Amino acid sequence: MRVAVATACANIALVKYWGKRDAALNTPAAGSLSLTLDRLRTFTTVERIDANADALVLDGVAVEGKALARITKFVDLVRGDDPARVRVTSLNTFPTAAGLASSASAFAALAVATADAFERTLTPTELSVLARRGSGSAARSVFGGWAKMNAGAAPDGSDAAAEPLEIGVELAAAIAVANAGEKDVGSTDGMELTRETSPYHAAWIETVERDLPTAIEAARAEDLDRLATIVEGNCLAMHANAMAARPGILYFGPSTLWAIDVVRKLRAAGTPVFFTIDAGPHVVAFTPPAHLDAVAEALIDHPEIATVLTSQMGEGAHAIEAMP
Ligand code: 2P0
Repeated sequence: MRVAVATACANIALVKYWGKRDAALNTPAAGSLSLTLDRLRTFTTVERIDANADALVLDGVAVEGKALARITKFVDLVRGDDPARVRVTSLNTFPTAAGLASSASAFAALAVATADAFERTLTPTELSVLARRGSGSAARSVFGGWAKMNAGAAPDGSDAAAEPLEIGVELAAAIAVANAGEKDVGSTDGMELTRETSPYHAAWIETVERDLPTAIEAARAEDLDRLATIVEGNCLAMHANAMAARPGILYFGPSTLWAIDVVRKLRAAGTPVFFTIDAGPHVVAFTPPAHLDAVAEALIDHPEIATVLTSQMGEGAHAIEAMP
């Protein structure tokens, strides 16, 4: 074993993942489309420790309980029968667990670092499959830029992996970060409750299957108007589906509707920009880099918005020499 360090960027989905095919293998019921973002980044070290349990240090704080159990279960996938225990040390450059895709960068970085620590050589597809076992969205963060997640059909989940897409259009993101602590309903529980109880869930999965090829087509054609309609529609359909669960899951906060309105007014006035929202109150506005500063400035002016982060497209997960 060796000490391994890796970094990965989070990603934001334009066509979203909300529903599993197989919870044990963590395969998605449908594909998804995302952009990897360089502002939302995780750095992770995996090293052997002389102990009988693994350890987790997240943003400088030792963590036990459910979060550590999730890490142990993940490391077991690579460790197999090897009795070695490890310490995972992870740093995020953004708030953890507030609906800002922290599990995507976390498990993509952990997949690279764990494989490296146990001296396993994996192909990019195998790394994506491994990252998916930790968190579905992490499969996409193995790749930089535009990534497409494939739902796959194999019973063992070996084809439920992301792949990089060659798409010429450059988009940057302004992320309006709302004043909010940890979310009440995490994505994993939220999507299971939605699948079990929402009357709209089958229609949602069909919507994703239609939106995925048309969003890729619109992006390839650099037709941002068409992409805006698909991405915003897909996001609102995901939230409508979650809201229709019993009990209903509502991720929007007071600033969410305000920011949606800001983005739509900017677009009506001629700025190429569109929004998406993950499992939290934060609105992510995508726009070509030339419009990023103006879009970010328009989004800051609300009492419930703490900050607006700006990001360019990010690189795929990879090994590095040392933690920053
Ligand atoms: C996405 N989200 O496509 C969607 C949109 C949140 C909203 O993927 O259970 O944390 O770990 O596989 O990856 C968040 O789900 O769920 C997510 P698990 P994950 O980005």
